[in-house]
Amino acid sequence: MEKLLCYTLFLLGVFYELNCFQTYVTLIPNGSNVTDPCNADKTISGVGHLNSNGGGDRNQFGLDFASNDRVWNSTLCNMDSDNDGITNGAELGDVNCLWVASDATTDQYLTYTGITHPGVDQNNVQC
Ligand SMILES: [Ca+2]
Repeated sequence: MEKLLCYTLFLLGVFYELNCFQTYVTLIPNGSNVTDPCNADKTISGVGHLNSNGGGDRNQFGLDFASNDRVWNSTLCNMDSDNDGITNGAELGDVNCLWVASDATTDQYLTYTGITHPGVDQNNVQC
């Protein structure tokens, strides 16, 4: 019985984690279009985490996102979380910080090419 309870809680925990990641990627511009800095053919699901698949410790972008109440706004947009000289907004295609997660009409302000990881310094990638 105890094993069944542990297994069920584990599955619920995995579901909760996955559900959170899917929600968070919709809260940042191009959240589902960020590629793995080590493999440009692979998009990642854990933009805010050290593990590109999500879960575990957060990278600096994830920490900044959390400390900004998980809201994309000009504050988070103008930060340079990975300290590579490129703002989070420029890395995620919201150069002028006009995108609003809850307003699809602001998608017109996004660019969809040249998206880079806001939590990984592109000049010092460790693959
Ligand atoms: Ca940056």
